Amino acid sequence: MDKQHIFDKILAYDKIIIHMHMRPDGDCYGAGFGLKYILQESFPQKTIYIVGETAEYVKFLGDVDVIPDEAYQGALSIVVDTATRDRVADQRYSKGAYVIKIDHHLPVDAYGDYQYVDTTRPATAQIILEFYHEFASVLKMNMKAARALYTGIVTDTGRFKYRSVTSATFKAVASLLDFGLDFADILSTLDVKTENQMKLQGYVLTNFEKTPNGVAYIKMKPDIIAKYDVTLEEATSLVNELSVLPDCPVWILFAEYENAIVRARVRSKGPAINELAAKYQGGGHPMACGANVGNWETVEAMLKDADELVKKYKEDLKKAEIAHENI
Ligand SMILES: [Mn+2]
Repeated sequence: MDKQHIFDKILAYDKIIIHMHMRPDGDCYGAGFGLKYILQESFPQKTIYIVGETAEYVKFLGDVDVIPDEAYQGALSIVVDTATRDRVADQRYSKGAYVIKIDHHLPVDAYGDYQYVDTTRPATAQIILEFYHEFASVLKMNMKAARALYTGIVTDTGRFKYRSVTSATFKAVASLLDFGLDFADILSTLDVKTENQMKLQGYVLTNFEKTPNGVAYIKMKPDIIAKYDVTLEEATSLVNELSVLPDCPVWILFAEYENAIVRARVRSKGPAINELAAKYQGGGHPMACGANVGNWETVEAMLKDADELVKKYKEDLKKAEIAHENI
């Protein structure tokens, strides 16, 4: 992995088109818009686009560009935060003259001409921020970029709560504060909830279920989404409401998407869950994954597997405890 190679490509191309994944999250938006604003500030003569889908709750970072097919001619495509090619929001990314993937998910699909994947980074936005630092003699930061990158890092680290955070994360973020970033303003923007979302939160806290060995889960069926009149994004963002139970190291939120496809957001504070997610057409990080489960019947199969995983995890913990006592 070589940041210099990416920098050389950025220097070489006059047109750069940034791509994100479908249903973009805060990190995807933060990394994408952060990169766009840094490149615009540094190279005013270049044309920089960002394309893809809009994410309501991070829309304050900017709007995506709508561009014709011809724009891809002789362009550099940079895809951020997207593990697999089928998840790239605008499939025209491959029409670029050269394609670079910049990501922090487990590398399961080496698409594009060049891949920069660093799974030690909790957010792609952190990779972009470190890229900026490496070439700060040429690259220029501005407040829009700083806001985007901070948003990416705080959202993908659960406000610096996850174990994926390292000292490098704080060092990178410190530079944004030195730059004058009003981080409290961003946090209060991100924390805004509608009344309906708050009420749905109450529903989740009251109606979640547990498997025998300790998987907490909630099924967000369409009638619930309709009753509380929230978007799917608003509804599925509630997954971590289930994170606090000491006896449930794994928690899952199921929701039904277009064409009645059920997807899962799986989270863990114990066993790695990426293999479980992979079995159900998903992936991500060891402790945070998404999965395309399929239908509600397959949900039951996945819950059984998750329950088995937690059972084994708890048994292993117990064995380790006994071994420790016997020393
Ligand atoms: Mn990410």
